[in-house]
Amino acid sequence: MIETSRIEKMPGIMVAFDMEDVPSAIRLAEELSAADGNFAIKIGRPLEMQTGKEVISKVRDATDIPIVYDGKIADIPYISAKIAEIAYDAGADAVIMHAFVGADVVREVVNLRGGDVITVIEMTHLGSVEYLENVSEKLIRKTAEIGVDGIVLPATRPERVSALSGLLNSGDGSGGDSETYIISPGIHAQGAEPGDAIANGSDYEVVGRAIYQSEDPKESAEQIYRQAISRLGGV
Ligand code: FNU
Repeated sequence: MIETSRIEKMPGIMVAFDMEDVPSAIRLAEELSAADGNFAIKIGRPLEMQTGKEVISKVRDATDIPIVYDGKIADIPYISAKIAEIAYDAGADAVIMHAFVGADVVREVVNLRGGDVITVIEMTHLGSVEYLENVSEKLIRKTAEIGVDGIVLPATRPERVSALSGLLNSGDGSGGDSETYIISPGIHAQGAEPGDAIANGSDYEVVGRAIYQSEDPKESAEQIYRQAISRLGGV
């Protein structure tokens, strides 16, 4: 049972492992262990579907870097907790779940105390504006009140990262906790630039294709890390 978060609230790159080739995933996990920078690994469904939960264990065996299972869990409380439990048991330090399914589901997963819980508040794609943007402030207040460890905000909309991270940390009765880390996808393949989210209050920028589809994934990860950090100025 994990008592404290293994994912530190500090600027870093969370490498999205969405490749469909398991050996290359293991290779990159090993390489990232020796990479220069603060990294985490996020395992997505395209990789998970290759072998199921075993791929989480294989990546776990290959590296000490924190592992996040991005199943975007969004089911009834019992099933959501079951999925999270399987991911934690396989070696994940954190799971990503949707906040919109409601407080009872989020609470059920948090109460497992099996690892970190990261909730999706707003997403990177255009359709996120249709529904999520209308309820995101409420979702943040509610999930902060429950005590989640991290939230997802879109690097593709830096102004939303700025506004919502401010809300998270405002201490205005929202139950906001400055220890809650923010992860933001959308770098390169979806149009944002390294540092767009970190410069606006995010902690980790999530980068998939721009790293695992590049000629030298480790070098790309290090380069994107340096670029993102340099946007903070003087760090
Ligand atoms: P890349 N992801 C996302 N947008 O892109 N978890 C979200 O709003 C969200 C996510 C994930 O574009 C996506 O599933 F909540 O290749 C993928 O794993 O850099 C990664 O972030 C982006 O991958």
